[in-house]
Amino acid sequence: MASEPDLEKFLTELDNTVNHFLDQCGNNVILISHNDADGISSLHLIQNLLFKKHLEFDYFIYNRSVSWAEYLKGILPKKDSKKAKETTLFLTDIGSNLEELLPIIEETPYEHYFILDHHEVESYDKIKTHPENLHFLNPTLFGFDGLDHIAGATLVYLFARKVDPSILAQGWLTAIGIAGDSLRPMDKLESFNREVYEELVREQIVEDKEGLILFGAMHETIKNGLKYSILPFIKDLGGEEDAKIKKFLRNLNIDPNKKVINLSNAEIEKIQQEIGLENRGHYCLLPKKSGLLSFAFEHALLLNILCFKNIHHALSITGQKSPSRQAKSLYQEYISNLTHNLKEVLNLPKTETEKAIFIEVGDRLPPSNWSDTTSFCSVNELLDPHKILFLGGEEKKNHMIKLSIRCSRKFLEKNNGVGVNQIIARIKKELGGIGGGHKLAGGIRLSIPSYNRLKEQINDFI
Ligand SMILES: [Mn+2]
Repeated sequence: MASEPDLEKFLTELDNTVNHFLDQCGNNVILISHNDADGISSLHLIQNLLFKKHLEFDYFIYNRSVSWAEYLKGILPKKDSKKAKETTLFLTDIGSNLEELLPIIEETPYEHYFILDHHEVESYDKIKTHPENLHFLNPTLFGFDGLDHIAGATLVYLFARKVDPSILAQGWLTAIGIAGDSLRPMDKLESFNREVYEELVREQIVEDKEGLILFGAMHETIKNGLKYSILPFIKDLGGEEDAKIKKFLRNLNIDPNKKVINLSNAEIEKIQQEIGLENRGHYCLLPKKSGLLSFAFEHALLLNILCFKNIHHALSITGQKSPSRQAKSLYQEYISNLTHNLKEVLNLPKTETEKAIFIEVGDRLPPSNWSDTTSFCSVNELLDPHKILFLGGEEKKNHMIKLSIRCSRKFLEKNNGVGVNQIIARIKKELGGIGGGHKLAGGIRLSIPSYNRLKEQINDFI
């Protein structure tokens, strides 16, 4: 980050946005949010707020597969109509592609747009106009880090709490957003994420517990916990046969069927020593829910999975106390595929240069799994975190090479903040291809000759 965050300026802007909302929110509200756990949590928080304010709303989930212009065409009321004058759009956890959105906002001057987002604004300096009907609240403009300091749901919570303090009771939704976005134990949260989480714990909206962290499988027995944990992924045990894991636990004198959350301190210590990981930490429980939904991280993960499989199911599950059988089986399928894939990737041959690692997965992993596998490979630092990771292979349908690209914070620090998105931009300029992303994650499609050149000349692009 360039400089210290400017808290005071951000809070002033937050107040301004709240005041604009109280003054100007029309009777016809359109909510649009991102298709992930953070986006869905943000959406439900705003829905709760509007409900309290007796305002009517429609909601939509935007997965960014079409342009904003295309997407909004079907959603906005008829231009200059009576309805347009009463319409307020609320974009949460999305909407920072201002270059794309500004022309639309300017063309529809009657509608008010509230954008509450924590994603970095691309080329903000190039933006000259600021239409009066746009209320844009984005903490990254004040030096906050949208990945570490403030989740989308945290930002929405701060806003909603100022409008109506009783939104506190729905704060468990914020905890889901934070857990899904930060991918960290709760004792590692920073800035607004930490402050809001501490408030939720104090007010007993959520419960904070300490123990062995095996995210993805906190609701499981220890034998399944070690097998299916995705954060951390346990080398040598993750995705392995039951017999191997049971033997490991019996050697430590631990009952394989004991629940992860019921392990004693002595048992946790023994496991940590054996696997060589310091993965004791804090996790968040949701007291009103049961089973896997009572764990904030696992709840968020299930939301993320359902967002790709069945968006209606994702939208309804936050209102449920326990997951349906179908949701549970999709979760299980996801987690066992992912741990299996992470194990595979560690065994696959790699091409390593000074600054990069290439893994060609061939037919070993289905293309739909490449992106998440690469992400968790990187988040867990399973390979050298000082190198950028390219994972992918040939897409049969078009004979192009599709690559998922990830880097770690450590790589960013070493590389003067130049991350995945900038490297992708340089590759596209030299070698063509289609793709994009943000600092830590992205992807690109290249022709086979371009890919071969990329591998040879990779250091020039980094
Ligand atoms: Mn988010």
